[in-house]
Amino acid sequence: MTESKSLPWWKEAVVYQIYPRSFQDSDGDGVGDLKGITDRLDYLKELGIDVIWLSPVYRSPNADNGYDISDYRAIQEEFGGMEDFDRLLEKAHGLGIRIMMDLVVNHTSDEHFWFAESRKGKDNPYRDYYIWREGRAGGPPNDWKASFGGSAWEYDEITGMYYLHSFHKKQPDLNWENEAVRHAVYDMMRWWFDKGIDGFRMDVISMISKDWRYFDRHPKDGSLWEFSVNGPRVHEFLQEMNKEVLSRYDCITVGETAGVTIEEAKRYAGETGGELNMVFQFEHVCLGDGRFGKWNDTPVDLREFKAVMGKWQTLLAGKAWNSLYLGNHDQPRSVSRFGDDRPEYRELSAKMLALCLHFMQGTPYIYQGEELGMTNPYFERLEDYRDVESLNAYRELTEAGLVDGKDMLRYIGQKSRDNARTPMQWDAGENAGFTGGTPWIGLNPNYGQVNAEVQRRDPDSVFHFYRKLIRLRKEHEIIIRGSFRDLSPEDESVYAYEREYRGKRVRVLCNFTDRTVPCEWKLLDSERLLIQNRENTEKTLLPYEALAFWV
Ligand code: TEU
Repeated sequence: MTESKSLPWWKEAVVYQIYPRSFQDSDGDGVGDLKGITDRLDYLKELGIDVIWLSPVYRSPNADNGYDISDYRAIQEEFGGMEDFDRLLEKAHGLGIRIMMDLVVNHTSDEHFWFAESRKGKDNPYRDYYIWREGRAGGPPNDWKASFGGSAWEYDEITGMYYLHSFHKKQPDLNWENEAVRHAVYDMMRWWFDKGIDGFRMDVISMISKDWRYFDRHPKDGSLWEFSVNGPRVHEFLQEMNKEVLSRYDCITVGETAGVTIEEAKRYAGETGGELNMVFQFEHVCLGDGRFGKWNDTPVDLREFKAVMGKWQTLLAGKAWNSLYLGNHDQPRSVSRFGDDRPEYRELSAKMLALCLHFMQGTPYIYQGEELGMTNPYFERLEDYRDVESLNAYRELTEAGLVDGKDMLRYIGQKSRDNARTPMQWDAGENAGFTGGTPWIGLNPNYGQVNAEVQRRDPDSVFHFYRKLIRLRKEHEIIIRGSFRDLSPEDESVYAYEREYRGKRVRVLCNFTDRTVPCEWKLLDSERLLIQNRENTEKTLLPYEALAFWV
C-alpha cells in the first residue's frame, strides 16, 4: 500500500484521559470540576499532550459516576455549568489542546426524559427507545446477567414488564434497532461537534447491537458479553453514524470495544475509514482473569503480555490503527498492575512501562496520574471504596460463599476501579492540593512523596520522563510509522522489540523484573541512545532498566 505523505493528526497525537471527579476541585465541595481542569491546563501543556479525553461531564444521578446520563446537553451540576465547559474548550484550544468527549449511548440513566416517557406505557412514543420484554414464569425474560452483578433485567411495575440493563439497573440499554434512537444520538453528537469539540471516546460501543438469536440460549457464564459484543448490526450502525456525523468533522474517535478481536478491529477501525479511527482492545488488561473475572491476585505473565501486545502491533499494521494504553478509570494503576509499586522500584518501573508503551505503533493514552507513577492505594476497609462494580462484586461473591471476605478485599485492593479514581496528587499539602473540602473518596496515603509539584522540580522524575517520550514521538517518525518485531517472545524477564522504518531501526529493551539480567541485545554506544531510565554501561539490564537506541 503506498504510504501517505502526511498522517491524520490523531495518528501523531498523545491523548490524556481526565476523570473529572478526581482531577481538580475548584469550589471546595470535594468533587473535581471543569474550572479545576481549566486551572490545570498549563500543567498538561507542559507535559506536552495534544488531546484531552474527558470522562463524562453530562448531567447524571451518578449511579455509575456519570456513565449514567440523564441529559446529554447539560453539565453535571457538581462539575459546573455549560459556561465552564465553553471556557475550558476555549482555553484548551488556545493552548493547542483538543477536547474529546465521552459518548455513552449504549444506555442512558433511568432518569433521562426518554426513559421516564418510555416506562409510562406500552404505547408511549418513547417505548421502543429501550428494550422491554415480558417476564417468564414469574421471573426475568432470560438468565442474562448484568456486568455489575444480578440479572440484566429489571422489573418495572408501571407496565409489568422488564427492561434490559447491561450494567446498573439505573442504566437502561437504548434500543439501537430503533431508527429514532439512532438519529436522536446523531443529533446530539452534531450539537457537541458544532460547539467545537474534537471527537469522542465511545463507551461500550461494541455492545449497541444485541444478538437476539441467543435470547433463549443459556449463557456460558451468564455474562451478557457473549450476546452483546460485536453484534449482528454493530458495523451497520457505526457506518451510519460515520456517514451521518463523523465524516463531516475533522475529529478523533476511539471505540471502547470490550471483546474485540483483531478481525473485528479491522472493521471498527479499518484504514479505509467508514467507522472509527481506532479501538481499545482489552486482551492485555484482562490477562489473568479467571473464574470470577478480574477478582483474583494473579500476576501478569510477561510472555502472555508480549504475545498480546505483539499480536496487535503486527496484525493491525497497515490495516487499522492501534490505541496504546495500560490504564484508565476502570483499571488499576498501571505501575501496580504491570510494574512494581514498592517505593524502591516505583519510579523506575513506571518509566520502564512508559517507554515500553510509547515506543510502540499507535496513539498513546495517558491516564491522569500515570505520568507521576501514581499507585494503587490499597485501602484496607470495604467502606473506603465507592465503586459500584467492586461493592456489588464483594457482596455477590462473599454472600454466595464463593470467595472469602478477606480474599475479596485483597482482590479489590488489586483490581478495583477505585484504584485509578483517588484524587490526583498535585502537591504534599492538604488533600494533595485536590480540594479544600472533604474529598469524595480517600487519597492515596503516598501523596506526600508522589505528587506533581515534587516531580515538576525534579528533572529525573516520571513526569519529565513522559515529557521526553512525548517529544521523541514527535521528533522521530519511526515511532509512528515503523514496523514492529518482538526480538525474544519467550524471554520471561525482558521485553525486547524493534521498530524499523526506511532502513533505520530502533531497539527497545525493558527489564520487567527486580533482577539484573544479561542482555546480548544491548549496544553500549552512547551515541546511539535515544532515552534510558537509568545508567548502566554493562551488557546487562538492571532491575526495571529500560532504554531505546538506534541500531
Ligand atoms: O466500561 C465498560 C467495561 O467494559 C467495564 O465493564 C470495565 O471493563 C470493567 O468495569 C472493568 O472491570 C465502560 C466505562 O468505561 C465504565 O466506567 C462504565 O461503568 C461502563 O462502561 C458502563 O457505562
